Amino acid sequence: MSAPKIAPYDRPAGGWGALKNVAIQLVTQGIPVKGARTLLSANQPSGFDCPGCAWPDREHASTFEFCENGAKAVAAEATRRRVTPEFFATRTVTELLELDDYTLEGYGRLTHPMRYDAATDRYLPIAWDAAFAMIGERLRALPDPDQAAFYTSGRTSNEAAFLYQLFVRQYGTNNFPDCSNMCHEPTSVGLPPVVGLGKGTVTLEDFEQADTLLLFGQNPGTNHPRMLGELREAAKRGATIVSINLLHERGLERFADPQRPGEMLSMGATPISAHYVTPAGGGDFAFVKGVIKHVLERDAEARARGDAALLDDAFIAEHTHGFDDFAADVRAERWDALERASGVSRAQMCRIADIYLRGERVIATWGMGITQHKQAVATIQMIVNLMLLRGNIGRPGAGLCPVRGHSNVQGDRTVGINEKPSAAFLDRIAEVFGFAPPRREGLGVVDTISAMLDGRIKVFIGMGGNFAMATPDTPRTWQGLRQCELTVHVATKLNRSHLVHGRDALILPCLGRTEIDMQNGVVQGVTVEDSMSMVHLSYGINAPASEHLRSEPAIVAGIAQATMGRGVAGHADWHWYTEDYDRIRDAIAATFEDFAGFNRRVRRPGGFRLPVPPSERRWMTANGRANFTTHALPGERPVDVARKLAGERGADVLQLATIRSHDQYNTTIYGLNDRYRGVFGQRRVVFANLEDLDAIGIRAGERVDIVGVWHDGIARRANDFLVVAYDIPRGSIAAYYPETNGLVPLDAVADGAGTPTSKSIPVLLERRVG
Ligand SMILES: Nc1nc2c(c(=O)[nH]1)N[C@H]1C(S)=C(S)[C@@H](COP(=O)(O)OP(=O)(O)OC[C@H]3O[C@@H](n4cnc5c(=O)[nH]c(N)nc54)[C@H](O)[C@@H]3O)O[C@H]1N2
Ligand SMILES: Nc1nc2c(c(=O)[nH]1)N[C@H]1C(S)=C(S)[C@@H](COP(=O)(O)OP(=O)(O)OC[C@H]3O[C@@H](n4cnc5c(=O)[nH]c(N)nc54)[C@H](O)[C@@H]3O)O[C@H]1N2
Ligand SMILES: [Mo]
Repeated sequence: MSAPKIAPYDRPAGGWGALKNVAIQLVTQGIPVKGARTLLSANQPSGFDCPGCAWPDREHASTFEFCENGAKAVAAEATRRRVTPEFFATRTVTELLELDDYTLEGYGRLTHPMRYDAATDRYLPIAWDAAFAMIGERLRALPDPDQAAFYTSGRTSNEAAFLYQLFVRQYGTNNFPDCSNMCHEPTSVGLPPVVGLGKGTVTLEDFEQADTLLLFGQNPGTNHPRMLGELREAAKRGATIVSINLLHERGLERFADPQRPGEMLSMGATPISAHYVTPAGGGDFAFVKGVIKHVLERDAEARARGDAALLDDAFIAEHTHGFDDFAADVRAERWDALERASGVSRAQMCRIADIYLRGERVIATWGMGITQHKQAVATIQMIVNLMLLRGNIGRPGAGLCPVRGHSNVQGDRTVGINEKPSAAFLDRIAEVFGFAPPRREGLGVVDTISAMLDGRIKVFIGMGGNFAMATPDTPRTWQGLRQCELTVHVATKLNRSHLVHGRDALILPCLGRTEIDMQNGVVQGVTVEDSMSMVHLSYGINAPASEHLRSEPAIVAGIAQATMGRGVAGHADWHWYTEDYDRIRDAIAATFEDFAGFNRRVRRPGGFRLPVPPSERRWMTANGRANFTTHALPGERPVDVARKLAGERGADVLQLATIRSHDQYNTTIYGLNDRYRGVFGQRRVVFANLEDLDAIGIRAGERVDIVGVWHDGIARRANDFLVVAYDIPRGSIAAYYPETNGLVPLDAVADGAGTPTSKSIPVLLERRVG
């Protein structure tokens, strides 16, 4: 572990630094030689789907796709360290709570089901059947099934997720808080009304053909490293890449591919972005609107001159609706207002518009820098507006590419993890499985926390994830969890959610994706869907971390059987499904037309792609067209309200973006470095603009507390951060999540999507005393 220091890193993303860090991870996790075999099986036809990110694989075949952070994810799961009953016997929960998240997960894999014992404040082993019986009893005892909530984190396979939602609906609720509520929900909400599907429209082949890439608010060098391979190829063949990001991220600037010996040996690197725009935090909406304004102006000029139109008139006429109102609204927008709201000059907006106009095949990607803002849905729809102007959706080399997070977060939604299910889907469930599913809308993440606080949720079950740390408003979330009668976590590794528990609590240890899943003496595969709607099989190759582990589908079946005492679709027992996962896939195929022939199609090399109608210019919207949407510039933003609230310190209010370091996977901390950003051996740092620091009277190198400013008067602070002067737009600061989640108010959410606005939290910095 390096000593804490701040030292700029001048090398490209990837390169030798990436190789070195994989080696360090393998040693840390005690995986000497076999580790190499585990890594070589990631994303291979007969191997497992990488449990890291949801970026698709090339053909899902041939060469090993090297990815530093995928390797870390695999190593973290394949670790040789174990958390056993003996481990719990020697530590009270109160003692464990003193440890940081890095230490907790560092203890390794959970080996036995455990039950909290209040008398000793310790977790004690419990038999699987006893654990299931206890859950069943508690769920049956609730007067209303809506008093239970069932969380899912996006590593869960399609098979586990489908069974889970089926059981929960048979039990009687749609309370499915899901990690995607905190992630790409604005994408899932924003896209359907405008293009008819809440998913991306492009494939990797489109990436090969695109001549222009607009990358909004995502950091692929850390969070989707395999995407850098695509960007490298694009840059090499002369495609123009434009990055729009709060920070100058190294992976968007230069990349050395660890799989290219030439590049590695010559210490060379490929420049990635030809243009780099750094809008003010949340300024993307106004930026895109400004780009559109210039596109419309240039088009009008061309027409006036008698030149060819710059818009795709035929596409707009044949495929879209709402262009005239939309264009009138944009034309009426004032440049000075757009400049103020975006933090980008008119000249730069025009420059990017000209690049867009030169592009014949344009792809727009986006990540959390777009979705975790109040105006996220409007911003995504504005990006769609831009793309529609020149027909950049539904033809080769062009389209929309929301870059998903967890490796199966998209699939979980596809197979029914949804707190707002459609009537058609519920009808289908009723028809196929012979019970009446609940019709009431369920609760998402933020609403679940509010309901826990009000005593409306009494049982919480988490299928993976780390609810206590990933969610906003940490102290309130913890209060909510602690008020529950029962909390249950299906997990691979110890995390804080197991320690911030209800009156009763269970930890149920499960197999990870890298492990062999044997049912009835036969090895089972599971399926996942990547960010480009490709569905494929995944087979673990490692021996399970403990003989007591069960698979996620088997755990769901155990809970379901103990709760309901009967199966569905005429089967007496839920375990019928888990004896052979083909049966679950057949049930999925019976439920969703798109999965017809699932078992056969998924066994073809590379799997299959789910239908993506907008990629064929079929618009499954209410009016059967792609829709232009009109959105006004934001009036008073939360940060403006906060400035008033802060009174004489109003001018000092900054907007905090909570981001990921290079050495973490969400709440799992792999290490304490963020080397591309020059941070080593520590995580409690806050990146700030030097001029802002001068204005507030704080110097780089000082330590500060970050203090929330919000209308509800609740005190929110995150204490003791090192101030780092950084190249970041004025008015914005950035710090790592989850340390800063306590600063995110529960009601700070994206309009229409409920996603916590984790990238724009109004705060003040206070110098630490003493
Ligand atoms: N190694 C690793 N891989 C991961 C994850 C991980 O934690 N570690 N997490 C997974 C998950 S669940 C997800 S959702 C994805 C997340 O992947 P990303 O979407 O890349 O997530 P973040 O690190 O939160 O950062 C988003 C980027 O947005 C920028 N940004 C912040 N505010 C703004 C803004 O207002 N405008 C613009 N234009 N940019 C802004 C930040 O500078 C940062 O580069 O990655 C997945 N993959
Ligand atoms: N402030 C702030 N908050 C955020 C974000 C942000 O950018 N800023 N990002 C949000 C986003 S995009 C997301 S997706 C969420 C992530 O929220 P979660 O998905 O809830 O969190 P993770 O940290 O990915 O969960 C890690 C835990 O999952 C368990 N686990 C790992 N693999 C498996 C498995 O195969 N099966 C099971 N059952 N368990 C497993 C391990 O026990 C591990 O401790 O956080 C959100 N929270
Ligand atoms: Mo995510």
